[in-house]
Amino acid sequence: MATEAPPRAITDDEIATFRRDGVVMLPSMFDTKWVELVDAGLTAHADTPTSRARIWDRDEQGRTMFWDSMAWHDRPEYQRFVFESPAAEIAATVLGSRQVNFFFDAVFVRSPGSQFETPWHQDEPYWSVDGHDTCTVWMPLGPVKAKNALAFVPGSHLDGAVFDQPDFGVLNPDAKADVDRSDFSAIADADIPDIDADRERYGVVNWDMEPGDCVVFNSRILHGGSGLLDPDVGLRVFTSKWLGDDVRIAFRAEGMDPDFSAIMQAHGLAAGDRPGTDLLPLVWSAG
Ligand SMILES: O=C(O)CCC(=O)C(=O)O
Repeated sequence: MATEAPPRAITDDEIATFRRDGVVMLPSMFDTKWVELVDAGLTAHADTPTSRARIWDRDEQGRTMFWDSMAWHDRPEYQRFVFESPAAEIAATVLGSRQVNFFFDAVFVRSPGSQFETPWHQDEPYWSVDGHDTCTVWMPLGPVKAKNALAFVPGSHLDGAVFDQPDFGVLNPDAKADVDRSDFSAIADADIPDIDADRERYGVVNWDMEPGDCVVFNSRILHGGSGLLDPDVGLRVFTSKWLGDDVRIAFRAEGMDPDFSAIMQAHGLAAGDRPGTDLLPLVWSAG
């Protein structure tokens, strides 16, 4: 089944912005049917989470932030989005890749009023793949104001630094057992700077967005925030992660987050391989 073309062309300016800043907000990239499909999938998914799912934050008012990843194997709605929506072509276009494989999905669901902000972090240095040509399509399933949307430090994907990744395993108010813990201090070049102390200096960007809009970001960019929701406002975000031309499998001795190495090895993927198999399927290729 071929993927559907995006409803509009991605402009040269948008592509140049992505390459320079490592992030671009692309308005009107998904028709309502895709947003509704993923939203229905997320509703079903929340009732049948994977073993990786957990609450990252539960505050005194009972407001939560729910996270899960790699749920697509059991969710026909996500499978249709991955294999049929314009997402793969959007990723290939901004990456400038001749082919893209799907890596995994992750959802970030904040209940109304949640103040939880995702800690600043990078993705790719802590993944079981290595390459510059990786991106996430961050897709809110309802309107979101800039002050509540994910934020980015433009250009930080190019400076080569690997920042000391926070241990996301501490985000576990329900004390779920067998949660991945991590200590990446041995491989990091630097601590994550105090971006919130001077967001102007770091040129932090985020955007007002409507359903159908998406932000695409390079997986080496520093990103974080979101949350700080008004009392009657929730936020449901579906993300899809994509692997382009230069990406190879890499198992990192110091650890990975999320750590998919066992399942990747079970699919016969070895360090140095191009992504492939039905775990990391090729979804789009040029021509
Ligand atoms: O939406 C969020 O709060 C976090 C998203 C994120 O960090 C990611 O997709 O890598």
